[in-house]
Amino acid sequence: MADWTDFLPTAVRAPITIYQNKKIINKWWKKLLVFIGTGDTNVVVTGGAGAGKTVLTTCHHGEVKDQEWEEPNASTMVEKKAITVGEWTKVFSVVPGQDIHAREIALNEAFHKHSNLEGVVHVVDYGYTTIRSSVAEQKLVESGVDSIQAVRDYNLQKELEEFRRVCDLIANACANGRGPKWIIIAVNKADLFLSDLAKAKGYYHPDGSGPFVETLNRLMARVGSNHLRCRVVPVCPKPRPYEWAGQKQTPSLETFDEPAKFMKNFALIMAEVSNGQ
Ligand SMILES: Nc1nc2c(ncn2[C@@H]2O[C@H](COP(=O)(O)OP(=O)(O)OP(=O)(O)O)[C@@H](O)[C@H]2O)c(=O)[nH]1
Ligand SMILES: [Mg+2]
Repeated sequence: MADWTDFLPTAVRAPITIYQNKKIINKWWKKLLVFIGTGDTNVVVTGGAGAGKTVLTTCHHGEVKDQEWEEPNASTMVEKKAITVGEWTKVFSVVPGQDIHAREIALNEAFHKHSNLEGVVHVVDYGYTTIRSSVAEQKLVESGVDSIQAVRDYNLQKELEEFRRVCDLIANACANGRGPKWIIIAVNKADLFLSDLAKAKGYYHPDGSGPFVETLNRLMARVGSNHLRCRVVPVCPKPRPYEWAGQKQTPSLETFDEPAKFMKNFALIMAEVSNGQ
């Protein structure tokens, strides 16, 4: 079938073709930069260890086919990906959550070195953070963190500390004229708290209340809300049960395509903010 541009007069067709080529070249250029490891970060993905950064960016990337799916281990290096947002392809850098040298290098590179930082996706999970070390789990359980509610309280506190660190980096980068221009708080693992989605929104959204919102609003006041656009979006790329100290919480999805709907909404919002809306 003919492409609709075939029906246009040549004079009009030329700019359209150039525009389309530009987007295709941009896409492959970014993929090449990522491949050779030299692409300046456009979007940095932050958040605590086990919040779901790798899974979220892998799904967004369209890499996951269910039969090939393997649980990722804790990331030990920055993960660079070329992801298409709206019309353009951006270089995403996913910062490892563990306190390791690679994490410091990645944060420093994204916030202090690169001049093309457009946005931050900060991943949080309403306390359902995966603690991968069985030794750490045992220690916590012995110290009284022995229920899902208790580990969520513990995780939310750690999440807040991590967010405060990221806010300081953003404020400094903005003061130095480096951007970012937008931040998305990706509220991950929504499958585990679908019935409490409104409560989770109140915990993370600028119109809500509590320590997270205070930190976010302080950041907006520091950099000026006209300089930093902010969106808060629920996501659940890979529903799965959450287990702690013998207790188990199962995802409460109503339909199988719910994760895809959340991801579509996330992609749309990311396209909007990166277009200046
Ligand atoms: N319930 C649920 N679990 C999820 C979801 N997405 C990811 N997870 C789980 O969260 C855990 C951590 O995911 P990762 O993507 O490896 O986390 P990370 O933020 O990259 O962690 P680090 O690499 O250590 O910084 C994994 O066990 C995932 O299966 C989700 O949508 N729902
Ligand atoms: Mg990871």
